[in-house]
Formats: sequence, structure tokens, C-alpha cells
Amino acid sequence: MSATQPNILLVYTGGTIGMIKHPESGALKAFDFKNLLKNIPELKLLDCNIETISFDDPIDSSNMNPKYWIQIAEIIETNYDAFDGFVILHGSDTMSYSASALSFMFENLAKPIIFTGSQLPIGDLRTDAKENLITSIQMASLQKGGKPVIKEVGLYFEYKLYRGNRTTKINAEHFEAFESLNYPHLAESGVHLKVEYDDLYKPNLRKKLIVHKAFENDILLIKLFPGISRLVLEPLFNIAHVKGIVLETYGAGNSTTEDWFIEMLKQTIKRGVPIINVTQCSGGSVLMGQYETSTQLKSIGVISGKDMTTEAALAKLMFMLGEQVSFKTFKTIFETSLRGELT
Ligand code: ASN
Repeated sequence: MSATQPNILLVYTGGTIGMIKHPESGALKAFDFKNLLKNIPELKLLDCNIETISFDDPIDSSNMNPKYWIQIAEIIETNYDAFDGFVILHGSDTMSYSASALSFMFENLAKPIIFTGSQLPIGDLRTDAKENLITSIQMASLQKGGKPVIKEVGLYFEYKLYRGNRTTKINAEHFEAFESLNYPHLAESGVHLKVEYDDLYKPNLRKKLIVHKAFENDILLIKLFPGISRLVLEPLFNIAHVKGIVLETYGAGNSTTEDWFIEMLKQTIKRGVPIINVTQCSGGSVLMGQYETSTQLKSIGVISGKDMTTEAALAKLMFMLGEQVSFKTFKTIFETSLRGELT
């Protein structure tokens, strides 16, 4: 390793980027890391030292779960002092969930953790993998005065670096697969890398890194739709194991005002189960009380997800329940920005 160049750890978890086609069915399946590296000789030309670690069995990110989040976090934690930045190769399908989860896991993060992947495998002629991977490494290598420029969990895809917990996968076909509608992008790759310094997360650098590893996954995500059935919903809300619920409501956080629905939420909250209100819209914020169709939600103690994405709200709920935050303080903490996930 050269002493002056930044040291970057590349972690391969799976995803399309390293997949190959099954010869008979044609379905894409995760393949090994060596194959991936073989396809990018350009990595040797970068101004940084790269080391790599791969999951033993790389996965399609549709199989992602908190156990893998902890595996990724532990790889970073073990190597935190030896490296200046981390690039996580991950399938795009659940990348926003993982980037959100990792952002909550790493308190006082002072180095970049950049998630990236691709829509086409690295071996494909028209692949988007090379640019995504190479620029992610460059973003993770950016330094000022010998210190990393990016000190948060980012997601790099198709020429843009976003704050990870602000992103959503919006397209299964276009190379531009992600969007961050409620927060500006952090950097853009053109002829030069253009960093939006004012928008970067500024952690308190005097505080020590804490890695949180407990998640509660006995939670529910429920998307409202016109005609949603009482018969179906009530048993779900009454499952004894359910520890928290994310409700995807309409517009600025509105829902049906039918008595049974409000009563069901009220009783659930009374049992000590937090209910989070996030909007089904891709952009904008929940503002309970703006319409009559959300005033009751506010008065019974539904928690506002504000302008958080569903992915970030889910990860935050799993994280805060895992941390055993008391019901009394749950609402206040949930409605406060912990890692720049809400405005
Ligand atoms: N199914 C793939 C995954 O999420 C999709 C991709 O990476 N583009 O692992």
C-alpha cells in the first residue's frame, strides 16, 4: 500500500453488478467476486489502494435482511481504522433499505460508506457497472486536508451521489434507477466531480463511532387504498407480536376518517405500539392537521414520518425498536433527524 493514497475497502454483497445468466433459463444469478474484478482492469489505474472482501455466498438483494446488514456493518467496523472509505456493492432492489439501515447503525460516522450497484451485469457490453463502481471509489477517496470529504452513508448511481437514507428505487429499467426527491444530491459526476459541500452531512467529529446492531423485524408496513377492508386490517393490527407499524397514507398524511379505522389505530397506540405516518407520494412531507382527514391521526398520537422515505422510516423503526427506545420518548426521537433522514 502507498502511504499517501487513500485506502478503500470494497465489499461485495451481490446484486446484478456481479451476476451472470444461467445458460438454460437465462435468469440472472449472483456470481463470484473474482469474475467481477476481472472485468474491471481500470481499478488498477485509480489513485487509491483498494482491498476487497466478498460475502461467501453473494445474494440477490431481494434476499437482504437485518442479519446481512449486521454482517456488512461488522466488516466495516473491523476495518474502520485501517481504511479511509468503504464502497458496498449491493443489488439495487433493496439498496435504499440497506443504505438507510446502515446510516442508523453508524452513529458519529466520520468516513464515507458508499452503496452502489448496477442495472446490467459488469460483463455486459452496455453495462452501467463500471462507471458506478469507479466513480463510487473516487467519491469514497475524496479527501481534504487528509480527511474524508464525505462522512455519511451515500448511494451512488448513474452520475449522482445521494444521501442513502433519502433515496428510493424508482425505475427497474432505466440506468437512472434512484431518486432523492426530498433532499438534493450530494455530488455529481461530469467532466469533474462536483461536490455540494453545503449539503453534506456534518457529524460531530469529537464523538466516537458507535455501531448499533439490534433490529426488530416484527413490524408491519401498510399502504392505504380506497376501500381497504376492516375485516382484513383489524386482525393485522391485533397481532400480539407486532411491535410497530408504518402506515403509508395519502398526500400530506391523510387517511379515511371512518370510526373503526381511527378506533383501531387508537387502541393499537394505547397498547404501546408506535404507528408511523409516511406519505405514499414519492416527494413531499406528512403534515398532520393540514386537512381534516389527518387531524384525528394527530390527536391520537400517530407519529409523523415527515418527509422520510418509506425505506428510511422502516429502517428507523426497526432500529429504534431494536434499541428499545421507550414508548414515552419514541415519538420525539422518531420525529427528530438522527442521520439527516428528515428535514
Ligand atoms: N435483483 C437485483 C438485486 O437487487 C437487481 C439489481 O441489482 N439491479 O440484487
